[in-house]
Amino acid sequence: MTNEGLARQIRRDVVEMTHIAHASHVASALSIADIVAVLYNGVMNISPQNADDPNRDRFVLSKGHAGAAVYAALAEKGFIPREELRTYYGMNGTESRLSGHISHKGVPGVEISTGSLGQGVCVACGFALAGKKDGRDYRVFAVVGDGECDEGSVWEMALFAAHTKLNNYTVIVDRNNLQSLKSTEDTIALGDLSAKWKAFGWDVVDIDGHNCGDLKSVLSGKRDKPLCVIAHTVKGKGVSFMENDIVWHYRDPQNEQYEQAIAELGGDPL
Ligand SMILES: Cc1ncc(C[n+]2csc(CCOP(=O)(O)OP(=O)(O)O)c2C)c(N)n1
Ligand SMILES: [Mg+2]
Repeated sequence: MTNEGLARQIRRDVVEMTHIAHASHVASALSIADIVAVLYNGVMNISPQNADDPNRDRFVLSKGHAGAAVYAALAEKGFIPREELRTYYGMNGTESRLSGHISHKGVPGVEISTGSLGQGVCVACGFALAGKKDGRDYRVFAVVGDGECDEGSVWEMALFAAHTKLNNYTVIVDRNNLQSLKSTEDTIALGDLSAKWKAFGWDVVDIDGHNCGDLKSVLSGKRDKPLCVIAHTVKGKGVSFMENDIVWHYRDPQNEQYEQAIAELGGDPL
């Protein structure tokens, strides 16, 4: 499957999962579909066969509220059965290991549970440090929200990773300019994020976070320093009425909205 094809499938699954579960964060998951698709579709050395191999690459979704996108990728790549996506959130009387905020408990391919913003990037940094200390050459990737960058721990990690020269570590900032209730700039202004990460000692690349070709080339190369990719994205990407509309941080797609979303993504509704 192409990266673009996988991203589209992730978006369809995300809409369906949040529809069935009456779950929040559909727009946050749509925002990162292309990033997750490119990572799981060949950039990372990770598969159901090597999910426990100490030399595997590691992925951490620091903005753990968007876990639906990662569960969808894991299903498409054979880590978990596709039918299980319908149990997401454990709503409607179903038992589920696929909790709303991403969980590693019993879920192959998920390295660490996240959801408390500002924590995942720090754990991922520790994975990268451990790789260096153990003499392994795996890479570590983390996706952090732009609103999440309000957390002080993100910047403490940024200092530490540069100081310890963790060139095996890549942080992708999902720069969609929105957080839960309003824009990032109206909450705590982030300003020039590229200049900030650069000042903290990182290589920084700004790209269109929905361009799979650009994502693939920037994420594939080797670096001398830790790498921060500022991925410029649209929250709700792929569903016209969700794009850049803050209500879709919490609202779940129901009835005609669900049907329209699936139609726009080129699928059949349930
Ligand atoms: C420590 C912490 N504080 C608050 C929250 C509640 N919360 C969940 S998502 C969110 C907004 C995150 O915005 P951003 O990082 O930009 O992610 P996006 O929704 O754009 O994907 C907040 C404040 C949380 N999960 N953890
Ligand atoms: Mg955001």
